[in-house]
Amino acid sequence: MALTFVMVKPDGVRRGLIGEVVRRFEAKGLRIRALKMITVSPGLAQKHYEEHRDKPFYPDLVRFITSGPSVPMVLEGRDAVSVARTLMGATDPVKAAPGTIRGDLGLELTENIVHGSDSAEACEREIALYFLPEEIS
Ligand code: IDP
Ligand code: MG
Repeated sequence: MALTFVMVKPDGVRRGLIGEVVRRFEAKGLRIRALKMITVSPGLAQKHYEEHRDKPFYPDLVRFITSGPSVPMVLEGRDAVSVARTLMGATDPVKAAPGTIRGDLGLELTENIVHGSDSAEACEREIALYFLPEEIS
């Protein structure tokens, strides 16, 4: 069984959507292996979004992701990385299909409710950034 890393971003937490987002992943059949609430520090944000360091939206992204509590989690299931990305929908909620988390619940590009790893390598790296091995059951 594959793992993936998903996080409810600060806008999702502020809007009271933790349960709604977790419900969708659980309803699909993904199993929660770890879950907690943390406020992402600037240092962690830089590591998490290092691939976007040179993008014009990077400062806004770091400011946003550190702006309040987030809910990172580790999910397990068949093809978990791509299944979670499909449930999330396209990066821009305006383009995300109805039925997806971003398509149903979001409107803004930066504040798009949820993060999900885009590959097995990214998943491994992101799980290690957010969780200690003993936090995963
Ligand atoms: P993803 O979250 O769907 O994997 P990425 O391209 O990895 O999308 O971008 C990371 C995050 O950066 C997005 O989820 C979104 O919050 C933000 N972002 C991406 N592109 C833009 C943009 O053009 N303007 C503002 N924010 C953006
Ligand atoms: Mg990404």
